[in-house]
Amino acid sequence: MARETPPRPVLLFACEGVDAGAWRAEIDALQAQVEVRFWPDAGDPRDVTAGFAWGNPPGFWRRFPNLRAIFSLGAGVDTLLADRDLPTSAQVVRMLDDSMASDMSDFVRMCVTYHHRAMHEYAVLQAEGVWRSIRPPRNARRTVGVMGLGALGGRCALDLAAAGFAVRGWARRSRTLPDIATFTGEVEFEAFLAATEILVCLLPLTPETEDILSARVFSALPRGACVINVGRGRQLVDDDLLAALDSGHIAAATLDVFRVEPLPADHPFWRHPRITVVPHAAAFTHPDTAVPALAANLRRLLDGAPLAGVVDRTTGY
Ligand code: NDP
Ligand code: OXD
Repeated sequence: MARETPPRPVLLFACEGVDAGAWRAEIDALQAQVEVRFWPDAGDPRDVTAGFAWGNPPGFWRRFPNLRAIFSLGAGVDTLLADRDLPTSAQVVRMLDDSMASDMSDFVRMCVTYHHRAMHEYAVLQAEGVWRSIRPPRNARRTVGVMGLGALGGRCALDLAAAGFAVRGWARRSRTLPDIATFTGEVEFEAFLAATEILVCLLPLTPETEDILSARVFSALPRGACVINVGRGRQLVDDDLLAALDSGHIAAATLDVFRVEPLPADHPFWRHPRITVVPHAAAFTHPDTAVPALAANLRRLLDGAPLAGVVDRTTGY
């Protein structure tokens, strides 16, 4: 059946579990470039040129035959890519939001400082009513290792180095960052871990990084090391962490992401004296900075120019 061609490209806002009201004012500014529709009021599915996505059920995007790009509201695209019916014709684009990087860096620096200054030990001592001061080394004598040196991990590594820590970073490909000792791939992984006293995981979830925080990694870290996971819950083997904590090889952990979220009420992490549980709140996408970044990418899409943050579906990030 013939249909009226929509006068303008359409962006569909389809972020589930997200307060659309908080985004509406910023998103409205995009009306200058595109017609914005809010799910479930998508209109004719053939009109939709691009999607703004989060938390959609599998198969959701399959219904839009003319979709050219799916912009993720979040930096992590693992849920999106897990959808086997994701249209191959659409580019998948992750969120690059400076304010999110700044949130993440603040959070990671706070957690690193928490462990560096033995706050996890004071929490245990307080529960026992014990007054004992623990003298930390100077920042420069504390080695922090960051797994993942992308938009978020790279920023955290640089800010930790600026705070005076001895920072090392690990990535898949060779990376150069000022004042950071960098390590590449599987061959340099053990060397990276060997001196890392506080380990920060900021990897994307891919088939290669799933279960990466395992007994093998914990035993390669020096005794007394601390672990901070802000990547994804499925990167951590929960039982291996519990065993490493119980043996005393790992001193403490701060976890922001979990295999199942919300973390089930009966999960042992909730009550472990050496684990700090944070409800996936390390960093947020901020509408006032994310929407201008989205607008710039929409302009590129409409001009046929390369987009910023395109995901490589073969590597999964
Ligand atoms: P990027 O894609 O910018 O960076 C990913 C980094 O991980 C790159 O340095 C990449 O290496 C490295 N990497 C990927 N696979 C491997 C591997 N197999 N071995 C070694 N290094 C690897 O991602 P972002 O920095 O933007 O985000 C990282 C993750 O943070 C997100 O995917 C998400 O899971 C998580 N996140 C968590 C949030 C929270 O609130 N807890 C909020 C936002 C994101 P290379 O440089 O060589 O490509
Ligand atoms: C994200 C997240 O990926 O919130 O943005 O974890």
